Amino acid sequence: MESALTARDRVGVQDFVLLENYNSEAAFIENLRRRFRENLIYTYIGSVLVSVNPYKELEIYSKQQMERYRGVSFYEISPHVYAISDNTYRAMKTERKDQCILISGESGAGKTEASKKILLYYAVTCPTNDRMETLGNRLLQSNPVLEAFGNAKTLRNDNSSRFGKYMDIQFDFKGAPIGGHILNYLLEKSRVVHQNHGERNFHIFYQLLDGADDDLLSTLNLERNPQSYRYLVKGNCPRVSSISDKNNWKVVTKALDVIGFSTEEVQELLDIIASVLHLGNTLFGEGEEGETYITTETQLSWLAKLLRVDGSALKEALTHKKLTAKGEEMISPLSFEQAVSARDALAKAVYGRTFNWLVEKINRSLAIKVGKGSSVIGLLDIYGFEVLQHNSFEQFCINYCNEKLQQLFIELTLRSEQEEYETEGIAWEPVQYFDNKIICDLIEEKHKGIISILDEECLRPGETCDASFLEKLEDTVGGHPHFVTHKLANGKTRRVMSREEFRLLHYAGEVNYNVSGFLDKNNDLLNRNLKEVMCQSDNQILSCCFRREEVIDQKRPEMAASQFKNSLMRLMEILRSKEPSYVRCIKPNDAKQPGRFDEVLVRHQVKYLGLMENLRVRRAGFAYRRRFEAFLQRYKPLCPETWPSWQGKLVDGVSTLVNHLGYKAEEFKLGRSKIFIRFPKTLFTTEDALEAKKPEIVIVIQSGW
Ligand code: AD9
Ligand code: MG
Repeated sequence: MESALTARDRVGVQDFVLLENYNSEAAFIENLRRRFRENLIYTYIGSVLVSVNPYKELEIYSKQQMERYRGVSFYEISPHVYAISDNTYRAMKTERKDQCILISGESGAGKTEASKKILLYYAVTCPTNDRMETLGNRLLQSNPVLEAFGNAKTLRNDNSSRFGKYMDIQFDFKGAPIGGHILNYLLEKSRVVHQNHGERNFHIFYQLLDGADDDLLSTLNLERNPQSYRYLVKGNCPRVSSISDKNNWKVVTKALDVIGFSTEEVQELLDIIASVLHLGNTLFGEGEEGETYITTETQLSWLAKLLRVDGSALKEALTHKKLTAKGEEMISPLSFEQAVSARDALAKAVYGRTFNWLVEKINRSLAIKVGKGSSVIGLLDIYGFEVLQHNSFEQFCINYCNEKLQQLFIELTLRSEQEEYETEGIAWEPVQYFDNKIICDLIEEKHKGIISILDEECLRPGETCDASFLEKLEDTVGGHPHFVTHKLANGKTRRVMSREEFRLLHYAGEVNYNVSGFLDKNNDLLNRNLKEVMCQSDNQILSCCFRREEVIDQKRPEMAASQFKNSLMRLMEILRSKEPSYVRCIKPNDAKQPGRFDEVLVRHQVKYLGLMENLRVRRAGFAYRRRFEAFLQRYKPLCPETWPSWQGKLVDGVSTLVNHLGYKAEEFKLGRSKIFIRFPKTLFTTEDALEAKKPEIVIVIQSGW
């Protein structure tokens, strides 16, 4: 029989705090690698779950597995995302405190998969009644719908989330799910009109073309081949081997039904999707006088029909601009380039607003009830840190968001650790972290931060452009230690950087951002006459998305980056008000392949996720801690005075037990409700003793002791 020690050698330790050499990054990575090789993708650092994407289906998510984790304490059983789910659920029920599970990691690391598994765990294991069963179903079915409209194939991930998602699941006092609510963050709308090579537009377009029957396609005037649509050909990647668009179409249409979309709503939604494709195929010509006209009249008539708007008004709005000067309205023709960007702006606005409408519609069907004694578990699954060949405004926002989450992680892990030692009355030495607040400030500080400078440049009258924005950045934050451009402090030029770029030294690595398009994307403007046409649409979804008030109210809406910043601030407040648990996802290789563990890549993630510091904090004083009752319950067979049950005070029971086991004074401390053990070895010895004792315990129980 394999001894406990060799098993540990083979599969590593299931909690990094038990590593002998907890200061060694090499030992940390070796432990991850051993476990990954054995398909053990989960490992703890105390209560933080580290997960390595296996890139293959593992047999560890069945209903039986869920049952194994129900009501079982963290340390009793192998690490799993179900254990985090269950622990969070129980903490919510027993402590009556709102919880949240924060899932982080770079693009393709497994965040969305983890969040789906957590949701499924609750849907399957929580108590329900008939009405709630519908709710559980709707919660689950919201995923395929939002993924169809908000996810896309990127170079990093075949199913990459291109929006951020925070979902609250509300439970009644009995622990049954009774409602849900989704907050969505900044959809990457630019993908609607442009994709990088090897990437796709949002899944829904391909699903519709591949999955819809011929009749439906012909009512939408669509052809089956995605290559017929200019908005779908940019990435030159119509098919993805890991994705069945046809099957997913079935899943999505069924999900829309479960969530409660009427036939009319589904039709309107599909009209919108088709209209975006037709918009992309709407082309312009330039007349002799320099005037711009539409060359694809047939497309235009389909478009007007699908958008349910007046055709001639749409035609004019796509080629002209309405201005108000000195109280008078004037129509001025658009140049060819202006018409192209007005068309693309319309496609982005229609798609982006429809996405928001979808989220609202789902929210109505999950409607949170204001009830006494209910609590929530929040699930955060947001786009991961991203470094591409060409990084633009979207990557800037995505990476800023990851900075904020890292900041919260630092704040909360440190704080909770500190609090734990304090409440238990135990002295400890604080550990130094790299605090990324300095980078967050660089981006978000009022007046001086990059977002403020961008806004100012968008609002400044006169000739502003992306280049003037970059100059302004150099003037204002040029000396910041985390900001770099081609200009060197001595006035010379840094050759390796283009003049259109600035580099941020993020906590997770360096990223060069190309400023081209920053102002436009931040402005996110749609010509007023296009808005006017859209708000007269007879398509109910569009008339919800384009409100008349918006046309009347001339006030400038908040700009995209500021809007995002403010929504992130609100998100941080929501998360701070809850008890957090963490899942830290790691991507083992860039090839999306099973079984490959690229050490350089993993080491980089371990570093920037701050896992070593996390471990050091956790080990600052004590490798291991457990509540008195749990410790006693597990190890009581090892001492005749505590076995089979201890009648006195818990702390005395634990004291008696560890005395009997021969723990030395420096090996442990008793807090107010927990025992803290300093060295992993102490625990291993105790575990081995328990293992050796097991046959005896069974015999004793069997003989009716
Ligand atoms: V992004 O920031 O949205 O681009 P995620 O969300 O971190 O990214 P995702 O969960 O989508 O990554 O995982 C990427 C792919 O890895 C999935 O489509 C699966 O094919 C694969 N994956 C991830 N986790 C698991 C798992 N636990 N089991 C099996 C997995 N496959
Ligand atoms: Mg994702």
